[in-house]
Amino acid sequence: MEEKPIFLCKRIVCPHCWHEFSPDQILAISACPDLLGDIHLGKFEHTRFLPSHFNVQGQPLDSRGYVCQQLACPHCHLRIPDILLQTTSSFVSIVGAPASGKSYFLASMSYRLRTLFPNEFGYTFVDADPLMNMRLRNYESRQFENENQNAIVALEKTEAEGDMYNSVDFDGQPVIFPQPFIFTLNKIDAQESEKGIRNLCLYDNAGESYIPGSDKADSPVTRHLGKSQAIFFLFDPMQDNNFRSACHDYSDDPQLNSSQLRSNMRQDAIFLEMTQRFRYLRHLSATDKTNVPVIVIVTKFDIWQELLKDAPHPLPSPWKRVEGEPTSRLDMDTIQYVSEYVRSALLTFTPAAPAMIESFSSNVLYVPVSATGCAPEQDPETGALGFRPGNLNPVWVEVPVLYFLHLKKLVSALE
Ligand SMILES: Nc1nc2c(ncn2[C@@H]2O[C@H](COP(=O)(O)OP(=O)(O)OP(=O)(O)O)[C@@H](O)[C@H]2O)c(=O)[nH]1
Ligand SMILES: [Mg+2]
Ligand SMILES: [Zn+2]
Repeated sequence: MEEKPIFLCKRIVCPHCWHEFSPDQILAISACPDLLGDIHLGKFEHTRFLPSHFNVQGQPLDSRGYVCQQLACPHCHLRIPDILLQTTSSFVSIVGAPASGKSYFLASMSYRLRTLFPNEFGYTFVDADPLMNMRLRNYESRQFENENQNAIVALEKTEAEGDMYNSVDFDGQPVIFPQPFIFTLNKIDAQESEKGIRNLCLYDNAGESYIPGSDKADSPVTRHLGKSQAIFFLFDPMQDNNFRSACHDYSDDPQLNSSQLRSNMRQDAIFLEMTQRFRYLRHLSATDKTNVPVIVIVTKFDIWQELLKDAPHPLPSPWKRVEGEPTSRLDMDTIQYVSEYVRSALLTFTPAAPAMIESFSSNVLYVPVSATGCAPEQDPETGALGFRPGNLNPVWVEVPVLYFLHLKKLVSALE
């Protein structure tokens, strides 16, 4: 007997090209070693096809009768992990200027969430597909699982093209798509029927991809903005003259020296460009305000923490245990009042930023984050800035995702 597989999602968004389709359009990737060649991916890739034969378990069979384990998008033909067909997926766009700290933030955030989630929140936070998340895993292990705690380790700058991108050929025109990082949240003690699994898709774009004019038909690498359910906007105070001058008395981080700056892009221009792409992709007018949350992640908090004069030092824990409950709850009061302090600091040093952001979204939260908890050091051999794994101590890197999951009703807050 042949049975079609049951996919629980009614609509699927491809994590590579963001094409939306119904499950009956999904392609299978042939498993027979001889069935090679694909119109979009080239002659060395296994052939993609719309399956019509299935085994009793509902798995597609290729034309040679091999069982196909892997599925692909009907538009770009890139592989889609099958967990994306079983449970809903949320997209989050990470936006920020070059060198604002996106890659360091992503690495610290994912490492912390993997380790924290099971015990504190009763979920596992795992790779939906280890191959897809390999680059991020590599960042994490170099920084947080390094046997040499004293070596100076640096994460490389994200390039706007290269091996972080998949190239797809559409009628002779190569188009590049960014490699998604996908996590699955799985409730540990859920009853079978209420299994609350969710997928979280994120991208580590190069800051250059947010520069006005860089969104092109052959590199639509930030078009996740058309689907994202939250925007993490990384604001780097070290790229702002007023912030930098105010920090000189408190820190000797090499980034306070303007000659060390890797980027001189105006961060408001990056934000405005993002809003234009967002509105264009969602058919919104230039004045429409969105309710998609914008979480303003003010990075490198280890350098500017002294500027939050009245805030408690160190920052309090953003989650708390409630007596008698097995997991923690988010402390939204603490997160909100810290947000107010950060907003005031932005108003002091870069007064136009909060108004610009708040005129775009009706749901804005400001979160101070340090991906490293310490300043970089110069590698005596290469001259490059890096961090000693033993010194890393991330601050509040989990809060943006926890807040987003709280909005999605997956993480509860104190009453
Ligand atoms: N002091 C301090 N420095 C940081 C922190 N996070 C990142 N940095 C520094 O900022 C630099 C840029 O960080 P990245 O994460 O590479 O920035 P990015 O936004 O990914 O940059 P692109 O890949 O060019 O878009 C790094 O080389 C670090 O030295 C932090 O939490 N504290
Ligand atoms: Mg980067
Ligand atoms: Zn696709």
